Amino acid sequence: MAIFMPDNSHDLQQLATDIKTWGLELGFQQIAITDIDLDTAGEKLRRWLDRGYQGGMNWMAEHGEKRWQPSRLLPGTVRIITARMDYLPPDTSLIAVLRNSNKAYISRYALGRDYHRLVRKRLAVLSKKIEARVQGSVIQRPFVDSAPVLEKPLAEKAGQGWMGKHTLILNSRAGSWFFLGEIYTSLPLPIDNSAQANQCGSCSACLSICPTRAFPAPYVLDARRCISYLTIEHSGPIPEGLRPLMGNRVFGCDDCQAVCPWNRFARATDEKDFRPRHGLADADLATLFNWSEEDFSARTAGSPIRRIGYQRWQRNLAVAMGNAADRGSAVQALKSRLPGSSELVREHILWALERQMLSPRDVPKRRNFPVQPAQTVGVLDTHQSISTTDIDKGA
Ligand code: B12
Ligand code: SF4
Repeated sequence: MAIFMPDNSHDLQQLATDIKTWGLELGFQQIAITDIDLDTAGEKLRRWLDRGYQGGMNWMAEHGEKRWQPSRLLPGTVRIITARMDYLPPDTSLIAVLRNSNKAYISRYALGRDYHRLVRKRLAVLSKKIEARVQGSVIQRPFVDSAPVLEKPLAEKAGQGWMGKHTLILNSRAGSWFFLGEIYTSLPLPIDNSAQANQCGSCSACLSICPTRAFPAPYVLDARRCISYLTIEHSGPIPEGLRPLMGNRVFGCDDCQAVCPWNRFARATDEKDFRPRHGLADADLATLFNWSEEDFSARTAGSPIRRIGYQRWQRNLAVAMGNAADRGSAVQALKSRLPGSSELVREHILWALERQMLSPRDVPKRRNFPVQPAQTVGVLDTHQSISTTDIDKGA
C-alpha cells in the first residue's frame, strides 16, 4: 500500500470513503464527518442549563466548555466522525405492552446488552483501522454517551438526520431508533456537513403524546418531567404528581418515538446483542417486582438496567404497581415486598397501596395511543392515526 500523506487531499478523500465503508462493515448504518464548531449548540445548552432543565444531572453542567469545544476535550481534534446504529429489536410489540398495565414497559433500547460497550468497541475497531492506515500519526478517541460530548448537534451537522421536536435525531430513511457515537480525530478529513432539512413540519404528535408533558416548547425538553430521567437518572423519590402519569413505564420511555410517523421507516436491528433477554420485552410487573436483589444482579448483568441498582428498580416497579389494573395481584405483591424494604422503596410501596386500596377510582387512567385498526407499517405495531402525509414536508 502507498504511504499515506496526511496533507494530501486525495489521500484524505480516499480515507474518508474507506472509513464510511469500514463503518458499514462494522454494523453502523451511517458514518458522516463534521467539523468541530458547536458554538450555536453550546449557547442553547447554556440556556437549557440556566433554566434548570437538567434536574439532578449535575454532570451536564460540569466540564463546561469541553462539551461544546471538542478540542478542549481532546486536544488536537479537528474533525468528528459520527456514527449511528439501529437498536430496535424485531418483534417487540411495544404498544401492546404499553396498553397492558399489568406488564412492565422497558425502553426498547434497554432490552438486551448495554449499547455503550458494544458501540464503543466497534468504534474502537474503526479507530484502529484508521490508525493502521495513517501509521500512528494521529490523535483519536471514540465516545458513546459517556463523556461531555454534544452528540446530537454533531450528528445533525454531519448529516445523520435532523433534531425532531422531541429533541432526538430523526432520519428520513431510518426514523430515530438508533444510538449515536463518534470518533474525535486530529485528521483533517473532508467534511460532509450535509445536514438534512428539518422535516417535522406541522406534526406535533410527540409533544401531545408525552404522558408527563415534558416539553415546555417544541425542541426543548425539561428532563425533570421526562419518564426516562425519572426512572433512570433520578435517585430520590419520584414527585407524587407525576407517578400516576407514568403508567407502567419502569425503565425509560419511548412514547415520543413510538408515535413519530418517521419511525415507519425504521428498520429492526440485526445485532443479536440488542435482542431482549430474560423475557424483558413483555414481563409481568409482579414477576419483576418479586426479583430478589440477587435475581436483579444476575438478570441485569451486562444490561443498561444494571446501572440504576436494585432500589431504583423497585421504586419504579412500585409506582407501576400502583397504576396497574389488576388490583388484587398488585396489592398482594406490594404487601409482600414491604418488610425489609429501604425507606425509598417503602414510601413508594405505601403510595402504591394507598392508590390501589383507598382511592375509589377508575384504574388505570391510561393515555391512549391514537390508534387505528391494523395497518402494520415498518417494524412497529404502532397503528397510528397520523401518517407521513400529515407532515408538512415543505415546511
Ligand atoms: C442528558 C441526556 C438525556 C436526558 C435529557 C434528554 C435531552 N433531550 O437532552 C434524559 C435522561 C431525559 C434522556 C432521555 C432519553 N435519551 Co438521552 N441522552 C442524554 C445525553 C447524555 C446528553 C443530551 C444533551 O446534551 N442534552 C442537553 C440539551 C441542551 O440538549 P438538547 O435537548 O439536545 O438541546 C437542544 C435543543 O433544546 C435545541 N434547542 C433549544 N432551543 C431550541 C429552539 C429551536 C427552535 C430549535 C430548533 C432547537 C432548540 O438546542 C439544544 C442544543 O443542541 C445524550 C448523549 C450525549 N452525550 O449527547 C443522550 C441521548 C440524547 N439519549 C438518547 C436516547 C436514546 C434517549 C431516550 C430515547 C432513552 C429512553 N428510551 O428512555 C430518551 C429520550 C427522551 C427525549 N425525548 O429526549 C440518544 C438519542 C439518539 C437519537 N436518535 O437522537 C443519545 C444521543 C445517546 C446515544 N449515544 O445514543 N437523555
Ligand atoms: S421519553 Fe416519554 S416522558 Fe420523555 S419526553 Fe418522550 S414521551 Fe415524554
